[in-house]
Amino acid sequence: MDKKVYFAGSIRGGRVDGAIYQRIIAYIQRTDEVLTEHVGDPDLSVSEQGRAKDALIYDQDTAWLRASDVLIAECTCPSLGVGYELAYAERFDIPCHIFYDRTKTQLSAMLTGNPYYSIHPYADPEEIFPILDGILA
Ligand code: 6IA
Repeated sequence: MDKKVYFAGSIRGGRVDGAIYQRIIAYIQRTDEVLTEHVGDPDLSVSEQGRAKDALIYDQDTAWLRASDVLIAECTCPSLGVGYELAYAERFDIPCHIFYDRTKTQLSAMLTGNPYYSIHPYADPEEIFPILDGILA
């Protein structure tokens, strides 16, 4: 209860899984705080904003990461930003949980090969929610 959750999902890497991000965020928000609600926003701009504006995004996101109790990433759609966030969170000892649809993708060996990460492959999105219950308990 009342955990600060950094939810990570692809933005410029592609928005094909935006609907499942939204479902995960809404589920977590029933009991806990999601610092990155915008990741589920279907109207989020994916355009580059220029170095100065992107620097503000970077500064805010890395501050939220350092303040979070747990990072939950949906990694079916590959994203450089999510990969960076996972490495950043490891550096600050933030627990990391990675979900991905194993019927659609194979996760990078740089994640599956790192025992720091808790990895949850699923075949049906309904499998995600009981696992979230365990993470947030
Ligand atoms: O490489 P990607 O764009 O796929 O990286 C996605 C990850 O980086 C997400 O988990 C976010 O936490 C972070 N991220 C990437 N772009 C943004 C962003 N742009 N806003 C917040 N976090 C981001 C929105 C710009 C818009 C408000 C004008």
